[in-house]
Amino acid sequence: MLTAILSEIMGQPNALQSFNELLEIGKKFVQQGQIENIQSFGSGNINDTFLVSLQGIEAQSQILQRINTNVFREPKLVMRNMRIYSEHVRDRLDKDPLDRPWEIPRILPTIEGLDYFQTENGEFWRSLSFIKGSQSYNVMENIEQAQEVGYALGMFHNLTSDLPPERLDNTLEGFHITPRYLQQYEEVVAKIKPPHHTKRSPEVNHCLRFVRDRQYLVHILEDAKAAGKLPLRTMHGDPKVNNILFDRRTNLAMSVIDLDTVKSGLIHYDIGDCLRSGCNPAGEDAEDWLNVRFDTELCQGILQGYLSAARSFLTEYDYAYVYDAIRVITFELGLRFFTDYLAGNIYFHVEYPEHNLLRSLVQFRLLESIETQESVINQIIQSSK
Ligand code: ADP
Ligand code: GN1
Ligand code: MG
Repeated sequence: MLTAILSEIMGQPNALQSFNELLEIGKKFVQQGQIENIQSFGSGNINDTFLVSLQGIEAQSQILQRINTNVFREPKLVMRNMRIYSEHVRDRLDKDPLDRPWEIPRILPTIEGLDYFQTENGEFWRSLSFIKGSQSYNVMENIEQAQEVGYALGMFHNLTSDLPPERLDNTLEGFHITPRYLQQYEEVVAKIKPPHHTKRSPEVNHCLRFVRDRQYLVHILEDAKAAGKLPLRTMHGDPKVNNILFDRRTNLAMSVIDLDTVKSGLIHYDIGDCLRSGCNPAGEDAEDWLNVRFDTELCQGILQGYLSAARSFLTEYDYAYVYDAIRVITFELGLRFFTDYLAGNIYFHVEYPEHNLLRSLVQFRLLESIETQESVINQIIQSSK
């Protein structure tokens, strides 16, 4: 069995550990001899995630994650935020339970009782309870799923609406401050001219032009924040659809995971991110990028679900900026992917050198589709209120 596990792990592009090293790390979190299997798990773009199956304890597993410390420079703050968030939400749910199962991943301590384990060479590992009987989807397959994803984000915002954002640390400087991404892009473009490893292919030229023509988008949400129209609140930061777990049995959303970016910010980046990821049935990695489109029926489903849980604390300004949120975050993500491609793929996990370029083409195409459907999307927002 060990050989099978080993080959699986070695086959993963991001698994730099040998199986034995991985086993040693796993053993920091569970008693000797309990581990039956360790497999690479999920399809996140940032951390390295493994599923640790335990022996003798029926169907019990736990998540083992190596935090990407190139991204999260202070992973201890990530763990601190996660604790503050989890304790707050558990208290809320104890006082006022939901009418459905709702899970918050638990931080599982090391044998020594710490929230994380750091290797001698500075790798930062943590373990989380595995949400049993759950599954995530990379794309929404129907309206019911879309409504559930919307509900999950709405519930996340609802449960954190009374968590003062200033209690949380900033785990990722500049994260979702869209003008900063344009600045970084400009710095990268200035550095690589010429010579550069990326060919000036038609696709690269298309992206360069696209960014030039859409620069005005980057200030919209930040200007609204500066004008006091949109307040700082506790945000998730990364609510794309595969960070929401569904109950396999009931098909209801049951958990919001990937809590590394929970911090103070504009919930509009969350709303936009949930919509841009949930309304793109072709997916973020669609090779056929010219056929990517923004699905307005899924948009309606997500907004209905979202508002069913979040309506009570939204203002008129909040509604007024939902359309902008969708286009800004879609542009922002396309810009981030394209910048990373130009910089040599240093941030997002990639499976091949042009992966980030394709991802940026997908987001930019999605944005065009959003723009051409502006009036329909605005009608949906108005009618969902
Ligand atoms: P990344 O930051 O790399 O996206 P995530 O925390 O989102 O890392 O984890 C990657 C994937 O692992 C998720 O999309 C999900 O499929 C799975 N996963 C992570 N945590 C859990 C958990 N507690 N229970 C079940 N699945 C999980
Ligand atoms: C990353 O970690 P993951 O895969 O859930 C990224 C998000 C992007 C997303 C695009 C911390 O999310 O901002 O929207 O990729 N997370 C971070 O797939 O940068
Ligand atoms: Mg994730």
